[in-house]
Parts: sequence; C-alpha cells; structure tokens
Amino acid sequence: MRIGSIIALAAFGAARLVLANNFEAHCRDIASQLDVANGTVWFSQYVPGGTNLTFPDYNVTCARPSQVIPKDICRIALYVATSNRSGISMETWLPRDWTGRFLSTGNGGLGGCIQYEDMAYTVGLGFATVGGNNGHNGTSGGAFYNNPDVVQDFAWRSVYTGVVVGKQISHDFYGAPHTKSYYLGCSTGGRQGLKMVQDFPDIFDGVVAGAPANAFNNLTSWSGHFYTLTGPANASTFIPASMWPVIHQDILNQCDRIDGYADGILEDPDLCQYRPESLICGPGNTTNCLTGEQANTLRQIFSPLYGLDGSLVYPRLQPGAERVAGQAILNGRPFPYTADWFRYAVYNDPNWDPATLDAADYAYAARLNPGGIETWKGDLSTFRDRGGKLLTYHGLQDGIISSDNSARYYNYVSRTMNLPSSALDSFYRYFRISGMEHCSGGPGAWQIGQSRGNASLSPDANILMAMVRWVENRTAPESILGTKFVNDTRSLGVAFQRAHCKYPTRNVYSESGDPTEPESWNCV
Ligand SMILES: *[C@@H]1O[C@H](CO)[C@@H](O)[C@H](O)[C@H]1NC(C)=O
Ligand SMILES: *[C@@H]1O[C@H](CO)[C@@H](O)[C@H](O)[C@H]1NC(C)=O
Ligand SMILES: *[C@@H]1O[C@H](CO)[C@@H](O)[C@H](O)[C@H]1NC(C)=O
Ligand SMILES: *[C@@H]1O[C@H](CO)[C@@H](O)[C@H](O)[C@H]1NC(C)=O
Ligand SMILES: *[C@@H]1O[C@H](CO)[C@@H](O)[C@H](O)[C@H]1NC(C)=O
Ligand SMILES: *[C@@H]1O[C@H](CO)[C@@H](O)[C@H](O)[C@H]1NC(C)=O
Ligand SMILES: *[C@@H]1O[C@H](CO)[C@@H](O)[C@H](O)[C@H]1NC(C)=O
Ligand SMILES: *[C@@H]1O[C@H](CO)[C@@H](O)[C@H](O)[C@H]1NC(C)=O
Ligand SMILES: *[C@@H]1O[C@H](CO)[C@@H](O)[C@H](O)[C@H]1NC(C)=O
Ligand SMILES: *[C@@H]1O[C@H](CO)[C@@H](O)[C@H](O)[C@H]1NC(C)=O
Ligand SMILES: CC(=O)N[C@H]1CO[C@H](CO)[C@@H](O)[C@@H]1O
Repeated sequence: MRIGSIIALAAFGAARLVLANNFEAHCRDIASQLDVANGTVWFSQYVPGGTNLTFPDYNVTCARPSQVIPKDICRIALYVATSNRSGISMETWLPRDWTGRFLSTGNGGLGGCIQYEDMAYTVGLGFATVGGNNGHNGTSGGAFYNNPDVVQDFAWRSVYTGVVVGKQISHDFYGAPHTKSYYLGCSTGGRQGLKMVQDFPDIFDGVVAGAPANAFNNLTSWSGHFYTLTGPANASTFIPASMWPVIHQDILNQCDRIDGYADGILEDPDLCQYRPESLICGPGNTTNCLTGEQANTLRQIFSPLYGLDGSLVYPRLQPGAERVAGQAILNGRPFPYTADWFRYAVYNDPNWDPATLDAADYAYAARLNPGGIETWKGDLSTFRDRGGKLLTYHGLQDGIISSDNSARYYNYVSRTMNLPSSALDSFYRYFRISGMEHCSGGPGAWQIGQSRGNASLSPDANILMAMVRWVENRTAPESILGTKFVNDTRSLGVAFQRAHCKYPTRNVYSESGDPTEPESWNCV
C-alpha cells in the first residue's frame, strides 16, 4: 500500500509538471483520445476559473441553468450506456490545481440532475470530480416506467459507472492515477454513498453521506403515509399551514430546555416526548389551537410507523422538524416522490392512487425492492478492512427524512457487526447537526462544509476536509464545528458556532459561559 502510494505520488508530481504548461491544449485534445467502454465522449472544453457556465440542454426541472466555475478546469461530457435500454450522461471536471484526489458527487430526490454546484465546490478544492444524471433527466420518476434498467441506474449503477469511468478519464488526462478517492452527497446522494460502501466497498477511501435516504422503500412509504393521515386540506384531520409555527413554538416550550438552554434548537429531539393535547382549543377559542382530531393527527405524525406484522417501517418524524415537514410532507397533497416511485418503479401502473397507500403497499415495496435500492446492509466489514472511512451527518430539523433513521442505521450496523461505538469509531462516525434542516439551512450552526457555501476549509469545521484528514493523516473527527452566519450571509459575520457531537453523545449546555461559543457546550 505504502509503496503504491509513493509511486502514485511521484507519478502525480511528474504529471503536474507536464500539464502545467499545456493544460488548455491537452484539454482540447483529450476528447478524441479517450476510449471509454460503452461510452460516447461529447466534448472536452477548457473552462477558465470565474466562467459562468450555462447549460442550455439541461432539463429545466433541474433548475440549474448556470454555474460559476471557481478554478481553471478541463470539462469532459459524455454518455455511457449501462444496458441496451439505459445509460448515463456524466461530466468529469479536472482542475488545473489538482491535489491528486478523486471525488464523486451524488444526486437528490428522484432526479435526474447533475449537481453542478457540488462539482464546482469540489473542483475548487482540487478534487478531480465526476457527476452523473442518475440514468435519466429531470426531477420526476417517469423514466422508471417499463424500464427496470433505469431503476438500476438510479439505485446504484449511475454512481458506480461514473466512478469507474471518471477514474479512467482522470488517469488518462493527468497521466497518473489518483491518490485517494472520495464521495460527497446528501439525501438521495447520502443513500448513494451508503450503497457504494455496502456493495462496492473498494471504490472509495472516504465517503461523506448526509441525511441518507436509505431504507429507501420504507422511507418512501413513510413520506407517502402522511397524506393518508392528514387527508386533503378540507379534511377535518388536516392541520392548516398557519398552525405549524404555533406547533413549533409549543414544541420548543415543552422541549427546548432539555439540553440546558432555550435557543430554539433541540440538541437531542429523541428526548422530546411532545404532548400535542396542550394545543387543544378551550371553549369558545378557535385561534392558534387544534381540535382533538387534529391533535390525534399530530400524535400520529410524531409516532413511528409500523407494518401489518408489527415490524417497524420507519421511525418517527423528530419534533422540531415540523416547519419544513409542514410544507413538504404534511401539506394535504400526495408526496410526489412516493406517487412516482409506486407508480413507475413498484407497480408499473401510472394510475395507482397515492391516497390508497396502506401497510400492504409498504410490505410489497420492501419485498420487491426495485433495483436493490433499500440500501440497508449492516455488514460493512469489507469496507472497513480495506481502510475505508464513513462519515454520516443528519440535520435534527430535517422535515423530509427523519434523522432518527440515521441513528437507526448506525445501531443496525453496530448490532450486525457486533461492535460497540468505540470499535465503530475506527471507520464509521455519525454526527447529528442540531438546528439543521434537510441537508442545509435552519436556525442551527448548519454550515459544515457539506456543500458549496461559506464554511471554513479547516478540517475541524468542514466535514469533507475532516474526511480527507482522516483518510490521509489518520486523525478522526471527534466533533464537527458548525457555523451559523448572521442571516446565513458570511459577510454579515458569525452569529454563533457549535461543535456537533458524535453519536451517541449529545450536546448539553454547561450552565455557564456564552451559549454562542462552542466551549460552553459538552458532548455527554
Ligand atoms: C450566470 O448566467 C446566467 C444566465 O445568463 C445568469 O442568470 C446568472 O445570473 C449568472 N450568474 C452570475 C453569478 O453572474
Ligand atoms: C458494456 O455494455 C455491455 C452491454 O450492456 C456490458 O455487458 C459490458 O459489461 C459493458 N462494459 C463495460 C466496461 O462496462
Ligand atoms: C436487451 O438486453 C436484454 C438482456 O439484458 C434482452 O433480453 C433484450 O432482448 C435486449 N433488447 C434489445 C432491444 O436488444
Ligand atoms: C439527457 O440530457 C442530455 C442533454 O443534456 C441528452 O443528451 C441525453 O440524451 C438525455 N438523456 C436521456 C435519457 O434522455
Ligand atoms: C425533463 O424532466 C421532466 C421531469 O422529470 C420530464 O418529464 C421531461 O420528460 C424531461 N424532459 C426531457 C427533454 O428529457
Ligand atoms: C374536499 O374537497 C373535495 C374536492 O376537492 C371533495 O370531493 C370532498 O368531498 C371534500 N371533502 C370534504 C370533507 O369536504
Ligand atoms: C386558544 O388556545 C391556544 C392553544 O392552547 C392558546 O395559545 C390561546 O391563547 C387560546 N386563545 C384564547 C383566546 O383563549
Ligand atoms: C421495511 O418495512 C417492512 C414492513 O413493511 C419491515 O418488515 C422491514 O424490516 C423494513 N425494513 C427496513 C430496512 O426498515
Ligand atoms: C496532514 O498532515 C500534514 C503534516 O502535519 C499537513 O501538512 C497536512 O496539511 C495534513 N493534511 C490534512 C488533509 O489534514
Ligand atoms: C436579517 O434579516 C432580517 C429579516 O429579513 C432583517 O430584518 C435584518 O435586518 C437582517 N439583518 C442584517 C444584519 O442584515
Ligand atoms: C459570501 C457568501 O455568502 N457566499 C456564498 C454563501 O453560500 C451561498 C450558497 O450556499 C452562496 O449563494 C453565497 O454566494
């Protein structure tokens, strides 16, 4: 291993010298020189740093019409067939200031969309970066209809193919193999990262998987079941949008002091057993309050979901996440990803009605497991044994994917591998990010370098650089320092910082000191 690394580093140094002078010409020529199995190279293009690239052919539902490129890169776009009826569009961005590192980005939702902003972030940090379209274009799941090969691309093959091809292109371009290989993704991107750790344990040295959509079929059942709880907006069980801020405040009233300090952020929502009956309207009162029936809806929303046989389908929505959930999954409309997944991947029936979703559907989808998408294997020993490192993180105010599922998976791996946290620590660490919504945003110190944004590049405060330090310098992160900027704008200054704890520890205020300072909190 060591000698291999030294040779790779030496080759990498030589390649840098050769490339330094003729980067542009080499980039122009590379398209015609590449030989990619099952691939068609569309073009290679030198893009100077600062360019605002536009993507006129890119599906409009992806809502990514342009991207500013931070550093000089060689951009290579291609198509790779994955079967006789499916394939991926992908891009490889190769920075002039290459660190020797390779990185794959992931996707989101049911898309269909190369995440150019993540590619820009990581080429800016010197990674040779790939991004793929997950086997189809756009945000809907319509492409799964009558085509299980597209489902397979979505479940694992797009990322896997992108990595195999991207590493080859990077090698061909720089004339040297990469030194270390990384992954960065959130949501569906988090699931894709875990899928690679589980099924292709030798393609990455370090995987950063945020808010992972694993247990995917069950997650999709859970997301869809809220519509069957709330009903449409005119149902007596429905909770109107105007009530979510009121409910959020009531939850804070009941639970915000559990961590020792009332700042609108629950450091451990697991400890919050919210009692919705406190909001039931008194006689003659109809404002900012709930009927008993609505309180029952709320009670069910904050309860785990069980199947026909009593087995757990998916954990509860965590209290604190209701403002985002109110907009995304509790809005009185069927959840679009659930509708698409069941229509096009599970039942292959465009007329399937999401209002009919029930426990028999949950069980059927979990058993069918289209494309092997569940991503719930608990034995990560192959990944561990070849030195792989896994960091997961999850916002504790995630109103789309319950963060309880990330703890559930961590504990499942612990039981499956028969390892306590002290042993998992050698290759797998999970950080709970208080006050963070789905992948980003929220009232907490949510900037942790998980994506483009304004977090520091210090490994103590940037989860990607923490991973690089872990893989390359063997220093594992004990906490992740999160930053909250005033109005989420860097130029307005830092509002506060908090060192997010490694699961299963949780943050508790020390009862003294400035609560905006990380030193005033302890992981216990
Ligand atoms: C990049 O170009 C697009 C399309 O012309 C434009 O809408 C966008 O504002 C530009 N971005 C920047 C940062 O200039
Ligand atoms: C190319 O595609 C064929 C058929 O889809 C497949 O059998 C083969 O494994 C692919 N080759 C590579 C290198 O992926
Ligand atoms: C595509 O390949 C499958 C086997 O993977 C085969 O059954 C099918 O006939 C092929 N379809 C076409 C159109 O070639
Ligand atoms: C996706 O879009 C690209 C253009 O950006 C196009 O070349 C490709 O054929 C499309 N793929 C599919 C599966 O429609
Ligand atoms: C763009 O994406 C939408 C939503 O996924 C899809 O319905 C449409 O067919 C796509 N358009 C093209 C040209 O691929
Ligand atoms: C809700 O509205 C739908 C039409 O949008 C109607 O069919 C249904 O009867 C209404 N239900 C109630 C309880 O008013
Ligand atoms: C109505 O009930 C809510 C929830 O208990 C309470 O906050 C509010 O003060 C009540 N309003 C009146 C006028 O009693
Ligand atoms: C998914 O739900 C089924 C019940 O529908 C359950 O038996 C199974 O254990 C669940 N799987 C996961 C990964 O949660
Ligand atoms: C690894 O350690 C060396 C020596 O202390 C240092 O120069 C380098 O920046 C470190 N790299 C990372 C990624 O932390
Ligand atoms: C932050 O945003 C709020 C609401 O938009 C605004 O009232 C406030 O002035 C902003 N603060 C600063 C320092 O810009
Ligand atoms: C200075 C600054 O605030 N820069 C960026 C912070 O991150 C957002 C995206 O998360 C960018 O839009 C800002 O330009």
